[in-house]
Amino acid sequence: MVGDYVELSTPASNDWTITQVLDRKNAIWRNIPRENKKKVIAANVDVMVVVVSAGKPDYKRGLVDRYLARADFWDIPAFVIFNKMDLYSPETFDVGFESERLKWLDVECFEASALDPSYNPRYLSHGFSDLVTKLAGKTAVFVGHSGVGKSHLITSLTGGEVQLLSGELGSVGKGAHTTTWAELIDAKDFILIDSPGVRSLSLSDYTREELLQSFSDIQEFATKCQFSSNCRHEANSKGCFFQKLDPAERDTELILSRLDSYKKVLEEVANVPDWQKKS
Ligand SMILES: Nc1nc2c(ncn2[C@@H]2O[C@H](COP(=O)(O)OP(=O)(O)OP(=O)(O)O)[C@@H](O)[C@H]2O)c(=O)[nH]1
Ligand SMILES: [Mg+2]
Ligand SMILES: [Zn+2]
Repeated sequence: MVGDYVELSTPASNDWTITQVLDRKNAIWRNIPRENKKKVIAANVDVMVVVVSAGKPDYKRGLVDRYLARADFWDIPAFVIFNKMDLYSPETFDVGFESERLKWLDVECFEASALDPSYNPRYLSHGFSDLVTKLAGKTAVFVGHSGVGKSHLITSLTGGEVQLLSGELGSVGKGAHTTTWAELIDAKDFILIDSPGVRSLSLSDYTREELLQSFSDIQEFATKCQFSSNCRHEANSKGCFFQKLDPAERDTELILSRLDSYKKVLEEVANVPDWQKKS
């Protein structure tokens, strides 16, 4: 698997043979609900870099929250890169709000344009050069929606030394799925793993408990609901903490946006009976 450390036998001719795969520190995988299977993408990862686009394809907050839930579950820190900021228009989404929300979740974010490494951040405090610093000495896996610029970013981070295959966006701007398998790039200062883009990220393998643990902010708030163990956090839920939040408070919108993401995943999780969620 990409990222695995292996032992090789001394080559007789020029044919190296893998004799042993060393124990993995961790592995990141995708849940394939149709096949009730988990597909490993990469092993021995230090940080998960979630790339999102400020142009096309559209920014999807729900997808970011799903990746963050996974990162939390795997105990791997996550960064978020707002890429394509050269195309950003404040009418599409509020990058300030999104970054504040992420900071609140202890997730560092960066503002970049993969096509221009000298692009200076205009809205966030961290840009491309900060990303370079933060990645030093680490193995980072790049994940995200198809077409957001993962491969371009990796190319830029290697100073253009490694050119990754990358396609033009289709006419609908939905991304073209150009990276078809994970690939490891051993750059001078860090190791970067490119991965194929996704359209969505299924979390249907979670049990309800695991899901709540991966949304630890929601888990903590939910203890404040009067009937915390079975509160559905709906408008008519008696004594629900979330329903009592003051709309004038600054954090309310942020908390409710997290609740919204959580509920959407919960719906998916509840659709699959627990006995089907084999590990
Ligand atoms: N304007 C602009 N275009 C970008 C930027 N980054 C990438 N692109 C364009 O977006 C398209 C997709 O870039 P890729 O790097 O292939 O995206 P990806 O995330 O690797 O896509 P998959 O491999 O399908 O997951 C290409 O046409 C790039 O030229 C950016 O920062 N600004
Ligand atoms: Mg790619
Ligand atoms: Zn509640």
